[in-house]
Formats: sequence, structure tokens, C-alpha cells
Amino acid sequence: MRIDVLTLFPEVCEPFFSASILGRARQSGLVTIACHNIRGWSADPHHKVDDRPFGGGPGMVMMCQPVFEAVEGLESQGEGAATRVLLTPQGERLNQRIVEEFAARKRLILVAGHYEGFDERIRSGLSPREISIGDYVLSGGEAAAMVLVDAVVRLIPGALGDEESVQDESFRMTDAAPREAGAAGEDESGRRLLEYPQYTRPRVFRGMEVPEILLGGDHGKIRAWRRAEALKRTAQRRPDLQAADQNGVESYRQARQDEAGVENSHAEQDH
Ligand code: 6GU
Repeated sequence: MRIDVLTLFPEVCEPFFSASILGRARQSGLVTIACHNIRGWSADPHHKVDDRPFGGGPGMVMMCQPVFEAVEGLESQGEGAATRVLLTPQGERLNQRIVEEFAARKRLILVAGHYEGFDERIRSGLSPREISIGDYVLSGGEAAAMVLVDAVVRLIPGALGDEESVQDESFRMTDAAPREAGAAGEDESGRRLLEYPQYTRPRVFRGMEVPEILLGGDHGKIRAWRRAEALKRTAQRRPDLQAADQNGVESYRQARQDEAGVENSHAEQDH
């Protein structure tokens, strides 16, 4: 996979892409990530990339010329058409379904804006997918581009040391086979369940104990407990994730029964 990030602050993005899992994925050749300064494409003698809005108003607007030439220039290198993504608070809210869709692409070109926004013809002329990372305003799209790249790259097979850890984590723990990206009936939030509680040593910390069931080595019971906890937590914290998911409602009911069974057998053991 190749990801090009167009920004006015490549020096902000680059170190993030060099650390930890992303850095490792790059080094092992799973992904090529290149950060580019949009100014490099400006035809203006002063490398201008923004200008005042027609009709007046505050702030500056990202100009067409550098952005068009940057996107088209990069796209003409290599294997051709890329998925173009504009990071903007007006975009579709990012979720795990979209992340999975992007992770399946060969090539992404991300454009992070600054200032008051993009000249509208960047939208109409380049037809990018527009993505927001949430309902709050950032001063630029760089942080959003970093979020998106992180979420995408960790899904590339081999990017995580332990392949298992993608399976159980929040938004991926699922009873059914994952649905096709964008398939009809998909809930708008993307994935389904929050992660179950995790513990590590020591067994007792300041009087707080690790649940007994995790220490017993009965992997069937541990699975059932984790599933029930994940469902309970999702129902408590993010009922919206399950409300849209009929399968989730049914599996919650089932897990409550399993959980009751687990607690009963536990009680039997203890007494
Ligand atoms: Cl993608 N850009 C900016 N500037 N603000 C945001 C955002 C993006 N997503 C949420 N807030």
C-alpha cells in the first residue's frame, strides 16, 4: 500500500509515521508513506497556497492550483488512480467501516487543509472522499490525517506483531463474519462491540482483585465471560452501537444467559 499525505506541515506528520507500529510497517515494506508540502506545487513566486475569500469574510482559503497539481502530479506517478481523501470537518465521520474500506485500497492520497477551508472547486474538481474525525474543530487536517493513517495501517496484515489482537479489540469483536464494507444494513458506526476488561499482574493491587475466572485456565469460560463483559460494556456505554445491530441484541441476550451460567457454576465451585 502507498499513502501520500499532502500538508502544509509535513514536519509535523513525518515523526508520527516513523514511530511504533507505523514505523515498523514502513520499515518492513508493508506500506510506503510519503509526506509532501503542498507549497512545493505552488506556481506562485512566493509559494502561496491560500488567498482571501471572494465575497469577503474572515480567514484564508486554500487555493485550487497547488492542490490540483499536487494530487494530479502524485497520482500520475506509479500505478495510477488513488483514492483521494480530503480531511475536513465537513466530511463523513470516520468509523471502522470506512477505515477497513481504505485499508483494502492500493493507494491513498490524503489532503490536510488549513485556514478557513478549501476552495469549493477542489471538491467538485477532484471528487475526493471527504472525511472528518469527529464533531469538533481542529486548526488543521494534519492530526486527522495521522489518525486516519494509524487506523488504516494497523489493519494491513502483518502490521501488528500479534495478529490476534485485531480480532478482539473494540469495534472488531464480532459474532458474525464481518460484513462487506458498505453493505446494506451496516450500522452507521461501523463495528459492533467495545473491548472486554483486561488485567495483568499483580493479582491483587491495593485490594482490587483480578476476576477469579481469568485465573482458572478454563478457556471456554474465559471466552464466555469476555463476550458477556464486552456486550454489557457496549450496552452501558454505547447502546447506539448495538441498537443498530439486531445480531448484537440477540447475542447480548445469549451472553446474559451464558454469564448467569458462569456465575452459577462459579458459586457452586466456591461453596
Ligand atoms: Cl478532518 N479537520 C479539521 N480541521 N477539523 C476537524 C476534522 C478535520 N475532523 C474533525 N475536526
